[in-house]
Amino acid sequence: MKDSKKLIIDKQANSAAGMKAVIISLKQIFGVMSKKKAFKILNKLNQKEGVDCPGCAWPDPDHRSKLGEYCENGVKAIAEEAMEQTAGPEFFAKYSIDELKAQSDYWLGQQGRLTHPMVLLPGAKHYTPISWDETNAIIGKELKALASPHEAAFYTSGRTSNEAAFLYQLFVRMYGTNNLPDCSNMCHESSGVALSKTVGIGKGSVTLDDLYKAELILIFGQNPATNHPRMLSSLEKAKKNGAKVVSINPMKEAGLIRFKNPQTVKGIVGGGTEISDLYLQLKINEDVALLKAVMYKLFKLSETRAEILDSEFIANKTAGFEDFKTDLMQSDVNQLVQRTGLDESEIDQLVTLIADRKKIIACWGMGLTQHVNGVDNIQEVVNLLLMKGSIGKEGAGTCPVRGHSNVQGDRTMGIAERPSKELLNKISENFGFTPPQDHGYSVVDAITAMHEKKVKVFLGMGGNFLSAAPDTHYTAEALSNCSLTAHISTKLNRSHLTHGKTALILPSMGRTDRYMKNGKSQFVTVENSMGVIHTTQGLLQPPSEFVESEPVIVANIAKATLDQDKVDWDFLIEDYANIRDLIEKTIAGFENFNERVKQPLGFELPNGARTGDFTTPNKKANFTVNKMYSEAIEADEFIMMTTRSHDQFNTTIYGLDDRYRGVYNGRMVVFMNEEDVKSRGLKKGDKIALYNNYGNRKREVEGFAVVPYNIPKGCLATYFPEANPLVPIGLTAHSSHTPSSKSVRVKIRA
Ligand SMILES: Nc1nc2c(c(=O)[nH]1)N[C@H]1C(S)=C(S)[C@@H](COP(=O)(O)OP(=O)(O)OC[C@H]3O[C@@H](n4cnc5c(=O)[nH]c(N)nc54)[C@H](O)[C@@H]3O)O[C@H]1N2
Ligand SMILES: Nc1nc2c(c(=O)[nH]1)N[C@H]1C(S)=C(S)[C@@H](COP(=O)(O)OP(=O)(O)OC[C@H]3O[C@@H](n4cnc5c(=O)[nH]c(N)nc54)[C@H](O)[C@@H]3O)O[C@H]1N2
Ligand SMILES: [Mo]
Repeated sequence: MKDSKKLIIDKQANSAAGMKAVIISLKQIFGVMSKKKAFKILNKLNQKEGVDCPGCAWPDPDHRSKLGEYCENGVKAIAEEAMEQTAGPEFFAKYSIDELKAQSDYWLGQQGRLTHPMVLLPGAKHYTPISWDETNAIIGKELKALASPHEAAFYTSGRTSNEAAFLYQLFVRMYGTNNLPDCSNMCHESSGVALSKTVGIGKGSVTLDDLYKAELILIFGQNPATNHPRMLSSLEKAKKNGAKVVSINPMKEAGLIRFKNPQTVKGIVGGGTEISDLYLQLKINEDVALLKAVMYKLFKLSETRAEILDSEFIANKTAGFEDFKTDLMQSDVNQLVQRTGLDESEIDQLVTLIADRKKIIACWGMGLTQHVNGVDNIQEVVNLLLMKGSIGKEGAGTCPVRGHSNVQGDRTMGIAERPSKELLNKISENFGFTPPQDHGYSVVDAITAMHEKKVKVFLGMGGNFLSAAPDTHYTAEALSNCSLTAHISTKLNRSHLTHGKTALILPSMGRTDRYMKNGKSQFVTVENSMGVIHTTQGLLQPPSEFVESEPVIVANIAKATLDQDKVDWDFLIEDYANIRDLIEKTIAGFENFNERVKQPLGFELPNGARTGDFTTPNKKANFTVNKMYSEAIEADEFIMMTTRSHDQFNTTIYGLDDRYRGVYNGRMVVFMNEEDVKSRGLKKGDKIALYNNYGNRKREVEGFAVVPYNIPKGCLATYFPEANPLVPIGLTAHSSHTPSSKSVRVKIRA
């Protein structure tokens, strides 16, 4: 089956959600399961003691809406996970690997939940069923046969629960490596690195309550209407309380213009709430230029209005101010303004908004983190907040908006290729072995190592490594070099189809599935974007009796792999409370874990930046000096971002529409400034190829339909993962190694 409807390119929307969102989401879920089942799960979604939405990590408000505490894309996430369709042994007998490869990502996802452990034997063309005992034996044998534990890589995607993540990292470290790449490497790693260095904690500092009390909210490089729809309700509330909102984004995103709250009658029938008071459509990757220009102008203004800076906070709580100021004031402000592509008057409006306010929150998403200078972007955001004393107090601070629903929790649990000494010491103290001390491979390092045949076994805990990673063809070569690739998955994806000599599919339960042990229904825990730990408990019958829970899968792999066992894995999976006891002993902030997690709202982890007690080595918040990034761009080159459509969750494609951007029935599109379209002799719908030549490797993708769009000149936007073959493996952010998927040089060919 091909996705064969004709591509439609229509007008952009100028508001998000409303009744249409409700209708579309219900249509989606009723299409894949009975109404009874749909309502059973929706009634529990994001409710206290209910199921945490596997969609995004946006926190739940204390008072949950009776109309349902979920959004259109949350419902789509549930429909995708809990669909009744299954892909079992008959499905794999019917389709060969090559036939499956020829299908679209959308089609693959529609085939349903994985139901049986499956193996692809060396040279085979089809996956065939296998028992769990055999999959564990294969993994154990392959891992034991390696010359060094560093020849294996253990990936994690951010839906994994705290309990599963804790067991997984413990197993991997007992096995002997820190090769724990995770999706965070491709996501908010730049935030983690920048925030740890400047304010002592790699997480955001604000709570939902802060958002409601803020005077000014800056939203950099984020598209909440699609990726964190419930954030719009929070912004609506903040605006009601008097906050101003500024969006800084090359694309004019519908939800940042206006929001019609589908949880309120007014939102459904009324005109909605205007979200952005100011919308700065700067050029791709010119946020540092914008921030420097703004801060320069604030300093100039402070010469006559000293009170616009928080000099007391700067003196008592920060370090590095003089160096920062000296460097900044040497900038050529006209050049900075020019680089942004904005009118100076627009920047001046932002300066005025900032100058007149004290409680400022900066939110950001992938538009800041996925650039070569991603870490600098965030460090400049922090510089601005520090000048204003806007951190460590009510209504102010940092708000990196996390992606996967438990990506932050996985890191807290020790899924990190660069673990802290504190964690390693605790592990050694509690488990009686010395964990590996050397840094392991991040995602990009792991790909390179597989390419160089230094890593031979790849195990994925969730996710879709091939399609999420940059440089798809290079990554495919890397995975194909492995002797074993194995994936713990809920749904079929492309990573199962580009494989090592032997490949395994290990079917896993998802968030919505009920896990029973000894007649008792088990819950697991997650951490939201604002550092609150709470429970999540599935309630649906899993798709088959062969599907296992993630902690059980990990424990059994550990048992089959580790010879000297210092951990009683069976005891741990007997009752997940036993795992939580070990987490309490090992990870800071989890005192009385099993007791505290029973509170209906969960509990907050300690956060120094929230209270103004900075946990950096010098106990101060640190200003930083960041160089302007410049890259020679040829006259016929564009800067391309890869972004998400409204109908996808990362590599999972829910549908083929991006209705806020006016695109229907297709994903192979390139958004392009209208003048650029004309000057290249193109018109709407023309098909073009995009290519580049970083590091002398030719990368090309054909068949993008031109969409004339409201985006600055010289900038292009395409969808992730279709454009990933164009993102070079070596083009990564300094210090965080995050692929630069939001700024890639490309040329076009008609
Ligand atoms: N429904 C749904 N929800 C999701 C996801 C999903 O795919 N679907 N993914 C989840 C995950 S893992 C994540 S990380 C988040 C991602 O959530 P977002 O961070 O919102 O993700 P993107 O779609 O990649 O969009 C980033 C935004 O950055 C802008 N941008 C691009 N380049 C620049 C730049 O140089 N400067 C600035 N200022 N802006 C720029 C783009 O125009 C776009 O609006 O969402 C999570 N939630
Ligand atoms: N070019 C480009 N590349 C990007 C990005 C971008 O903006 N542009 N964004 C990056 C970002 S922010 C991220 S986070 C990564 C995402 O990278 P990943 O997290 O690796 O990708 P996903 O698409 O979220 O993974 C989807 C798969 O996870 C499995 N799955 C879903 N739920 C569960 C579960 O509960 N348990 C288990 N075991 N498996 C499950 C299913 O099999 C599904 O096919 O991609 C990155 N790649
Ligand atoms: Mo992400």
